[in-house]
Amino acid sequence: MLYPILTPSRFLCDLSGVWNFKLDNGKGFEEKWQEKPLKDAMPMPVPASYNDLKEGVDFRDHYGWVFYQREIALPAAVAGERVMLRCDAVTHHAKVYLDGQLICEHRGGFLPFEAEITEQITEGEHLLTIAVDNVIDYTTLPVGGKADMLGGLMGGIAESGESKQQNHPNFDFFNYCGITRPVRIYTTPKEYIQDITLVSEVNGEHADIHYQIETSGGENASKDCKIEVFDCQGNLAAEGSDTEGTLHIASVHLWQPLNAYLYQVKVTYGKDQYTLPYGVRTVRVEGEQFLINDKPFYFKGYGKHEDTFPNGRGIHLPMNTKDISLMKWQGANSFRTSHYPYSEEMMRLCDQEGIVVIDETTAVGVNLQFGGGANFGGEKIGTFDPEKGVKTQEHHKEVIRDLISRDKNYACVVMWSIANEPDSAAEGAYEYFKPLYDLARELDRQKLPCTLVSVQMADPEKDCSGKLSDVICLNRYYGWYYGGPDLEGPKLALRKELDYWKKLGKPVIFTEYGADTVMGFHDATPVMYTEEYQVDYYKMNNSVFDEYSMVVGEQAWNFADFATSQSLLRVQGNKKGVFTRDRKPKLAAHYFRERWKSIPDFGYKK
Ligand code: GCB
Repeated sequence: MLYPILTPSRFLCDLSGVWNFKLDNGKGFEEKWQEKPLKDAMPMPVPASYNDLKEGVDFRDHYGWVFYQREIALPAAVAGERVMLRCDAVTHHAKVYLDGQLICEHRGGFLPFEAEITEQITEGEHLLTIAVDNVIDYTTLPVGGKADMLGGLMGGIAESGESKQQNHPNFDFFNYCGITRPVRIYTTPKEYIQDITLVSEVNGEHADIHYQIETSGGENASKDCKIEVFDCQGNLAAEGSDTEGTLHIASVHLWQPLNAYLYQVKVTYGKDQYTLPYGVRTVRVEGEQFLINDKPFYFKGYGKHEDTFPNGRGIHLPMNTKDISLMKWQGANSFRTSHYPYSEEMMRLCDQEGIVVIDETTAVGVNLQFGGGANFGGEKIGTFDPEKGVKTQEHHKEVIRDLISRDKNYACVVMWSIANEPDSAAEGAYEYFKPLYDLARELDRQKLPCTLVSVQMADPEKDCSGKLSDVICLNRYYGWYYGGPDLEGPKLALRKELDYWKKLGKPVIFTEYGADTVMGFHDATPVMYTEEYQVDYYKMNNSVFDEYSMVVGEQAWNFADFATSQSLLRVQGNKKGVFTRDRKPKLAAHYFRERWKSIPDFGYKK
């Protein structure tokens, strides 16, 4: 799916601004709120998560639907064009209405969707309503349960017989929701470029870019398609025609980690024009090594979140820039989009900044061994139990399809992460995941490596990642949830585990390791939660990583403190950030800066 841009043939209108908003009281659809201007609406910014923008538990923890509304109109100048309405992310379930008519519905809160509104958007003003549902369950990604705050959860405290439903996330980040990324209208000519797919091959100085252009409408797509590649100075580097073919660049300038270079690929089809920034690079796994442009790369960086105050998960362009700046200040070169696809603006920025990305789906919580899941009531339920387990596989396929379709051309993306911490050693895990890996490998023409990020509680010998993944990604908490404050025992246990993974002959990346740390807590002799303990924790883990040649990356958990569901182990959020939520460095940030500045991006362990 193409990112919406303004081109000589495409008009683009960003609908960001202050919309009308109302929490559903359970009667929204019955009373047809989508058909008329919302009564007693409150102003609400779009894009943003709504949860932290008003006070009160009922607002923050609202369960179910909310309604967003505004008027839209189109200038006469674009009459006759094809008109699209595109939502970049609505969390988690959206119903979009124009003048009360349903024009599309979408499940999944972190990927774009669009609908053609050419026929509906006639002259004059139109009422656009987006109803948004935040309910998660065992069919959605991410996965969650339901809790009855008055009855079920505490075993029937309320005698009133009333119930008050709540989401009960099976994951450790706040269930922020709303219209979290831009909503836009864009136009194209009636005959238009539908999609562009580029794949590079590099041979010494030369590069071949294989292209496929999908068009819609028109008589003779092959004849009417043109593709041109411009270098950074605007010089034509290669050109071709037809909807498929290969472009040859004689002396290629490669996209490299922390040294980005983007060509501009301009596609013309009849009257339509679209330009795609594109970096040429290769990615390959060979033995224990992860090769970018045929050189062994070492991942230094983080698992992150899209999480800021008070935007929640709402897009925050300045923070994206700041985060990359802080990572570069430390010598970091990569991050994982834990635990959902990030905004397209972030992906484009990473392409420009040379930041390497492990791109993750929304599959988090596919694990009913966690306390908050189906087993809350005491009954032990297998995650992949055909009757009572999760019912996420079909949606999981949809997410993989849409993620690859959205992100396939970004040079920064070097690996697909199919899931975070699923129950990957459980009975049925291989049968659940095998078709998903097959699908990703079939859809991705680049054949990027695929992984899943393994949870510590999964027995390594049974973990289906060992069979399915090109790279073993481990989330490990030796010295935090497993051991600590003593770090000697955890060190031995970490070594023992790595001795097992070494036998597989595959590269290993630590995609999470970390310790909660409250900024300002100090002690001369380290104590858990202090800044000193966080540093000691990382020093111990890193010293072991350095002993193993197959460990090709370290991504600390987390880049910054972040909001999550409340519990005894969460002190106003998850405090594992190396930076605070407002991006002030803890002691560990300086420690990593020193370490990462001395580790080369390539050839660290040869
Ligand atoms: C994990 C999860 C991550 C949590 C983290 C923690 O393994 O992948 O979402 O936030 O642990 O801090 O416990």
